[in-house]
Amino acid sequence: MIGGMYTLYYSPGTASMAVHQALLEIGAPYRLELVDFERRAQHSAAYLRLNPAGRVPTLVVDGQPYAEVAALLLLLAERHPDSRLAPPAGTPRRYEMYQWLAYFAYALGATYRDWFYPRDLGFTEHPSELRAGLRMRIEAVWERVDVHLRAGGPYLLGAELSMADLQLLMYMRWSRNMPRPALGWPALAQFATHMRARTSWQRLCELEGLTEWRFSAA
Ligand SMILES: N[C@@H](CCC(=O)N[C@@H](CS)C(=O)NCC(=O)O)C(=O)O
Repeated sequence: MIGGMYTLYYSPGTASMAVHQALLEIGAPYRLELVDFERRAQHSAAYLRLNPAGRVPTLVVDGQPYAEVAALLLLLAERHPDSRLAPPAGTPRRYEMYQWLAYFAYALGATYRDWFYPRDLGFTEHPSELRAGLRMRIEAVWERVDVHLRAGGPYLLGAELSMADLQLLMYMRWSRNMPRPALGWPALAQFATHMRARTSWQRLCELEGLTEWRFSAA
């Protein structure tokens, strides 16, 4: 394990969650810095120096800030090979994990961004056709992952937990108020039950003050 204290710039329940959970799984020393969205702190000059996009998460590693959930999960996997949150480098299983991380980043991360931030697309509210299209894209991911987990779960890589599972769990939680939440797919519901039983998830919920979607697969 590489030493040194990480600093995670976060906002509760947002894209910083998976990175926060990874730090807890690893047991690495870290400090949390709240980016207060209510005060629009993500757009303050000081924060934009760390993260020019004005988004969370930002992870400061050895004094250097880095962004993007998938990249941060890979960074942590590389720096903490003993944490077993990624198969060994250079193996087919590792490459499978890369595939999931990249797939979730574009198919869920980017689509959710459009779902939650209509202003990015020039709207104050989504036209209904656009909303339906975004919903369809997200549900297509649940369908695909459900089939995959049914064939060989409980985790994305079978028996081994990996960074991609933390990323998936975060995105699943975000669907909780959507017309058809991810828990409506049976293998995904089972996956969530496994994942939400983990100490790291429960601790994460405590630390971020998250009460919704916390425990059993309701
Ligand atoms: N592509 C980025 C997306 C990050 C992102 O959109 N974060 C949201 C929270 S979920 C954010 O910071 N929103 C504040 C804003 O856009 O003002 C990633 O994967 O890290």
